[in-house]
Formats: sequence, C-alpha cells, structure tokens
Amino acid sequence: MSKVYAMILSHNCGELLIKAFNKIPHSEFDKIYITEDGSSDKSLKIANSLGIEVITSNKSGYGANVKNGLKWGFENGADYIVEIHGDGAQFNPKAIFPAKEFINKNYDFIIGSRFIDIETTLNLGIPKPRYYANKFLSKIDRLILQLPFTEFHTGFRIYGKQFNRMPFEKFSDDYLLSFEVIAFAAFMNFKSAEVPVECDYIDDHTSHSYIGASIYAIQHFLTLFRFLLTKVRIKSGIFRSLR
Ligand SMILES: Nc1nc2c(ncn2[C@@H]2O[C@H](COP(=O)(O)OP(=O)(O)OP(=O)(O)O)[C@@H](O)[C@H]2O)c(=O)[nH]1
Ligand SMILES: [Mg+2]
Repeated sequence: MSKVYAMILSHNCGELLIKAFNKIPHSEFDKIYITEDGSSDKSLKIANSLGIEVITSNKSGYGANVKNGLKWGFENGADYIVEIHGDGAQFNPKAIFPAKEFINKNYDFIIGSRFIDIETTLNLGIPKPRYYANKFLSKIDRLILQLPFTEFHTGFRIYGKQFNRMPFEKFSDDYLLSFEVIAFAAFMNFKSAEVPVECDYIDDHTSHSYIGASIYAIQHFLTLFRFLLTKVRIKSGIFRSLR
C-alpha cells in the first residue's frame, strides 16, 4: 500500500492553520505535517501546538516552502504527498477521496480541477477575473503541454515519488513553481490525472494579489516558451538539465 502524506503549507496563516488541519480527513493519510516558512505572525506557535511534525524552511516563498516539504516527505517515507494550503485548506482536501483511484493505479501526478464542476466553483465565489484568466491560460496550457487537465492553476496537487527527480534548486522559490511542476510532469510524460476540487472564496482564506498573479502569468508564458524550445531540441530554462 502506498504511503500518502499531507503537507500543510504555512505562511502567515494564523488561526486558519487549525481550520486547515481539522478539514483534512485524517484517516486517509499516513502522516500529516506542516512546512512553515518565516511567518511573522503566530503561525509557528499554532503549528507547534497541533502535535504534528513541523518542518521549517530557511528560504522564503511559496516555491521554496513546497520544495522543502516535498524533499522532507520523500526522505521520510512518502510515496505520495498532497499539498494542502494553510489558509483554512481553501482547496478542499476531501478531493483525496476520488484521487485514491489514481493513487491505487500508481499515477505520478494528480491535480484537483475547479473546472470539472463549474457550477460549484462559481457558487463558492471565485472572483470573475481569476476565473476567466485561469480558463484562458488553461486552454493554452492544455494545447501546449498536452496533459489531460481542464485546469492548470489549481492549488490542489498530489505529487508521486517521481517528483524526487526534480532538479529542486533550478525550480522557482516563488509561485511560479506551481506551474513549473506541471511543465515538468508534461516533459517527463508522467502518468497524470485530475479530479474535481472545491475551492472556497467565501470563507476566510488568503489569495495571491492581482499584481503577483500577473507576474506569475507572464513568467508562466516564458516557461511554456522554454518548453516549446526544448521540444525542438533547444534546451532552455528548467528543462536544460532534464533528459
Ligand atoms: N512559504 C510561503 N508560503 C506561502 C507564501 N505565500 C503563500 N503561501 C502558501 O501558499 C498557500 C496558497 O497561497 P494563496 O496566496 O492563498 O494562493 P492560492 O490559494 O493558490 O490562489 P488564490 O487564492 O486563487 O489566489 C497559502 O495558504 C500559504 O500557506 C509565501 O510567501 N511563502
Ligand atoms: Mg488561497
């Protein structure tokens, strides 16, 4: 049986960390741990009070925190690591239930898409600019990366052990990492699948600023361009060191 770990990302999430922890269906996981990165609020204190392992990152940023958490999880026995956001688990971890089918079939990468059940996604209050921008980008991403995903910018991901092959230090310490791992999965021909996920924008949560999201969108196009260059044998960016 595969060992499935839940990795809660914590960065200035405060009390929402407790909500995230409680929203996780604990019986579905062999281990739950927190990766904490330089929070200036009481997140670290709250994390330590939950009675689970807390890993601290010495670099800051979403990407650095994810990389640190993945390394730790795989070094400590995980076959699969599920990314859970510390902001009250805005992407609902119950998506693990349909994902188990793919874990049992040894898939390498499973994501949660908000575009399978669009009605629920809209009812949960996704801001319209985020929704349309994401739909537009995802169409282009699907065309270029040829992965069977309806959404490419989701916060719910399940990483199989193959992600250990990532050249961690070459990947972004910032939000861009979330797209780089998808491009990496496409490049490596990882067995990939998606399941529906709910993402709650009504309840308390954190969100990437529009300026940050715009920078991410531009960087994401650059990653796509480098992916295409690599396909025509001009190895570029993160793909340079991959075979
Ligand atoms: N370590 C670290 N983690 C971060 C940082 N920014 C965000 N995170 C973590 O990443 C999670 C997701 O970031 P959000 O800004 O909520 O973005 P999102 O939920 O993916 O997307 P939207 O809500 O649609 O904007 C948060 O719950 C944090 O735990 C950061 O600078 N450093
Ligand atoms: Mg969020």
